[in-house]
Amino acid sequence: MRLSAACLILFVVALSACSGAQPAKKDSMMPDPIAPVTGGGSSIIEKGDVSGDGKPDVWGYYKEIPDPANPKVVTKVLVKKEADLNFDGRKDILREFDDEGILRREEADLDFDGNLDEIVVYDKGVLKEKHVFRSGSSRPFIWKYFEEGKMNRMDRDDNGDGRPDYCELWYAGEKISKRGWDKDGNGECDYWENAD
Ligand SMILES: [Ca+2]
Ligand SMILES: [Ca+2]
Ligand SMILES: [Ca+2]
Ligand SMILES: [Ca+2]
Repeated sequence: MRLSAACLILFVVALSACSGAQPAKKDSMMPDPIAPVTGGGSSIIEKGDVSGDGKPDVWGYYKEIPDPANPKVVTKVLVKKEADLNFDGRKDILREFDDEGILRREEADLDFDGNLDEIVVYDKGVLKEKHVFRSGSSRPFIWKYFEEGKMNRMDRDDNGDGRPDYCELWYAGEKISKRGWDKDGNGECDYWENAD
């Protein structure tokens, strides 16, 4: 009892010593939190109300990138955009952009049930990968890969362990060339057959 009381006093003294020292340090080190945000890496959020019900349904996240030659000149770049497409208060689509404002990733709940259905990966705005989620599941079961925007491979998880066990190779998204199976269970197709 005596010991814990002493500890408590020590703790309080230590705490007040720390909290006494911290504000002075903070003032000299940190910018004023309510001052306008400037400089690179900062995120600016803009909200839009498309449905007109007074609640936001579109969110834009921007970054200010200073000009290397003149840091006072900043360019505002859209880095992320979210939207509630059916206006039920739940976000259904998220898009991420690179530093040049080109689409690089997309997440979508296409049937508006609150579960993710698709992740799409782009390279400089060109379709690269598509991960499709099974209904009600939090992980993908189909992975599609694209070259110059055309599908050249599809992997599928049929036994539900989260890893591919069936694969297809495609010619430029038009014709299947090979089918593969994961025979040894390592999550990669290792037994292949020609499609025709
Ligand atoms: Ca929604
Ligand atoms: Ca969904
Ligand atoms: Ca599997
Ligand atoms: Ca395998």
